Amino acid sequence: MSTIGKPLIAGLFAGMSMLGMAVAHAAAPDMTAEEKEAAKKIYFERCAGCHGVLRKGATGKNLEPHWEKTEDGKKIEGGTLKLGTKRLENIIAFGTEGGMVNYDDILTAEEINLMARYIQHTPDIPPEFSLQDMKDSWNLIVPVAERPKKQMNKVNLQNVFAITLRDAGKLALVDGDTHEIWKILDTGYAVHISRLSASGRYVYTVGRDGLTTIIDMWYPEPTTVATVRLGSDARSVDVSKFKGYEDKYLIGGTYWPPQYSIMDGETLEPMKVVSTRGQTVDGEYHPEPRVASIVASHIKPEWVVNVKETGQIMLVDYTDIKNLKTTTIESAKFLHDGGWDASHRYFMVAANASNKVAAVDTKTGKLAALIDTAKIPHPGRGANFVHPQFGPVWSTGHLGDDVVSLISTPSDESKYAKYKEHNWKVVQELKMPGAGNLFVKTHPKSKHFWADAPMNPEREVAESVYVFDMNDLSKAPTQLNVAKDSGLPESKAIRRAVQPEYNKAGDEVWISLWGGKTDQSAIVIYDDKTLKLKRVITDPAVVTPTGKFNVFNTMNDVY
Ligand code: DHE
Repeated sequence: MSTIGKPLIAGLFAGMSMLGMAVAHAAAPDMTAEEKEAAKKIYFERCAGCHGVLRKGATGKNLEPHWEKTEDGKKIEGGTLKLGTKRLENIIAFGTEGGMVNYDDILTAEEINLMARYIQHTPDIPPEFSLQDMKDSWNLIVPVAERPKKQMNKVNLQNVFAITLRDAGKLALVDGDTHEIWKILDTGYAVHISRLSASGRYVYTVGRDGLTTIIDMWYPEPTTVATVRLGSDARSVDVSKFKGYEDKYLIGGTYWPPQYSIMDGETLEPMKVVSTRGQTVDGEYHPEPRVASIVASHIKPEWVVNVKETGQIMLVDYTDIKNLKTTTIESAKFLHDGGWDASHRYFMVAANASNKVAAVDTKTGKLAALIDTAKIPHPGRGANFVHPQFGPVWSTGHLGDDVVSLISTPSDESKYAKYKEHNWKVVQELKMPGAGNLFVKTHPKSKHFWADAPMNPEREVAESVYVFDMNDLSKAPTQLNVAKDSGLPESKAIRRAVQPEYNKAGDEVWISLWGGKTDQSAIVIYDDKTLKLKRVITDPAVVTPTGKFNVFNTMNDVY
């Protein structure tokens, strides 16, 4: 964990105990205060993302001690108390067919028992985080006037990769031309994503602990120039990209508290916080509608903000931050990740636990379609290509099914007019060796389509990536065993091959080999044309690499 992140997380948890005291349920198993503190930390780091801080469920199941709901006119009840410690221990240790992963290789038997007991208690409610709290956390390390006036290094910035070193709480900037690690910087805990300023000069990261950093790549070596905290649990940031607003604003979304924040794009000075609490598309109040993906429009001065539990998609107009205008579009519940179609007009976002993809027309500010898909779509940002039979398609893999879905998207180009009848339909499902896909990727210059499967329970599948030939999609994909190709010694924990990412030229694909915290991990680079291994970047500092963001492709939404 980074030195920036550690004391702040500890501080937030201290606040949690004071403001949101856990009330022990009468029948919940006993726990000491120390056990509760330890369990609270594990819950935040490992469980809250899927189940929610209030444990009302989203991608994961509801984990309240007791719940009741009405389905088809019938009242049903459930809860962790009903399941009891033994059953909960088994679920945590071995996972479920519903998509819960096994934790027996991540947590010790004692920790599994601790968590099984903890979730039978009433959830802890962490403190709110106000604009004033953000301002108090703001650290402007180098004012804009004191930063370089021009690029002070010779690195080809557009081909740099920002790589999350998850459990180290660090970010590696790797030179995409030389494959050398340029610099490793401290960030928030488990940086979730990096995004690029519209100019390509600044890298923004957001940690799971809400710490946001801005890194200036114009220095001789990349330098963190400001940090700010958004809340206590976060996943997304993006910049203002519309002409005239380049590098002007940054927006960040939090899981806790459920809100989004707007900051100055170069200094991170906090400007505004907007809560997302409210009604779901089903008309129920939700106290914890978390902000999932956020993306900046290229065609309007707007961000698309996807609110997970309510299923509401907000188009936030940033031309007047004081008098903020938002358009709220109803879609489907449990919005998660997504990306643009090839025209950059439609934003395609997975409503993952609803098994749907929502397409937002950012030109008209309306929902264009809600598309039924296979179980638990998880696109990352998705991948666009021209299908030989169906024309332009955007694609998503699935966590819960062994397919990749190809969805036909509209185009203004007359040569694609003949495909109109297919628009917003799943036109083909590509067969994968199993479920557990997280990310798909291709590039306009490539004929290959890459899909990973890191959440598959089979080692062989989770450690491989699968490459389809887009000229002949009837062929089975080529399996590349990334763990074997890395040449690293075998390890006890599965080394998950995750998130294919292209270089700027579109001729190399970089894969993270995400090992255990004490294992040697690596970035494995393949030649996209020949599918031959090109380079393995490994170093003791390359700890648990996950997301990789090529500067040019991220700036321009090339995927
Ligand atoms: Fe992610 C994207 C949330 C687990 C790696 N992840 C996203 C986005 C969200 C999200 C909302 C979209 C951000 C955007 O575009 O603005 N992720 C969550 C979760 O809630 C979840 C399920 C559980 C959690 O507690 O975080 C989760 N994610 C993971 C992982 O386990 C991964 C593999 C490793 C990690 O770092 O924890 C992981 N998520 C990623 C990556 C992206 C991402 C690499 C960006 C993909 C891209 O190409 O843009």
